[in-house]
Amino acid sequence: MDDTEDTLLTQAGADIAAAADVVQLEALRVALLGRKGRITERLKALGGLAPEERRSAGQRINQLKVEVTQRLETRRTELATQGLNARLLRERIDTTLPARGQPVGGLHPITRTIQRIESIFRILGFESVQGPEIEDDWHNFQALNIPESHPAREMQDTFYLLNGAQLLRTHTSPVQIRTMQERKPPIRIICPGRVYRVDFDRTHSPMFHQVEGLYVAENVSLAELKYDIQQFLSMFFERDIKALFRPSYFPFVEPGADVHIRWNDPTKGERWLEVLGCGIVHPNVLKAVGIDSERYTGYAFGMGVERLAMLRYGVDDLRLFFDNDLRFLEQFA
Ligand code: 2U9
Repeated sequence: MDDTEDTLLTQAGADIAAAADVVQLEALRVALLGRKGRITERLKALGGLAPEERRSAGQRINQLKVEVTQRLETRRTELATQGLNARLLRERIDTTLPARGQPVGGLHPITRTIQRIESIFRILGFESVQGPEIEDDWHNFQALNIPESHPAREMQDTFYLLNGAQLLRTHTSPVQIRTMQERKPPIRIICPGRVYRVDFDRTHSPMFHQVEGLYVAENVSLAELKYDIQQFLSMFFERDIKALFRPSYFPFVEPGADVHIRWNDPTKGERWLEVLGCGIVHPNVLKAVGIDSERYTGYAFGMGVERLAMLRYGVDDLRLFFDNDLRFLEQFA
């Protein structure tokens, strides 16, 4: 390489080393080796030289080209490495930081209460059975000894479907009716599920949940009913519960009773609170499903799940169960 090539290489080398990024470097490559680049122009100019000079000049310029190409490549690799390192530093993840954590879902308090009631009755020997929410008049009313004229059948209380032949069950009792039609005594079941009534205010929701129970066998007595209910309530509230059975009327039981428990309300103090209803299954109900009411007797009970959940969790507004406000629900997760 003579002076000119040397000068050119020194200058190009300095420029290449000073290139701050790949864009600048590419501009340099075009200026030197592009179609009109300084080195390319020199190669083109070889044709104008005398044949004896052409050979050595050609060698020198080619050597220059190889050298410059190599330096461009070296600088390109350098810039790429620098860029990568800068990015790795920028995007570095500190794996020693504490994790943000995943929010964990939970069962709805009504679902939890139903499961709790089911597991207690499981211990007492009851199987949990479910049935349709759309029913007919016979299963929901007639078979339960509810007369044609009973106020519960009124349009104001029952949701009727447009065909007039079907309705939304007003209690889970039709599930017990269906089970008694399918099985022979002894029958010992509870029926949890949604029920529907035209009723909507501070303490009533048009859809709510019930758990009803039925025990049909030979010699089923009121004493047994009282004992089982007492057992259930003590297990549900996890303390010794004093239960009071007060005579009450339901068409499907005779005698019927409302069950009250001694309850200490933080604002209202000690008082009796109604928590469920029960009774001895009316013989007409057993006859309707073809069970011999001379041989068999049964007891039945019914409870509102929302009411029990409110007592257990200290919730004072029924609507909280239906709003689906996460700030409420998260407290049960
Ligand atoms: C059959 C025979 C008898 C179920 C019963 C009650 C008493 C009762 C209420 C509790 C609160 C309804 O949700 S609530 O409003 N229920 O008081 N339920 S006896 O009797 C039956 C059920 C099915 C075949």
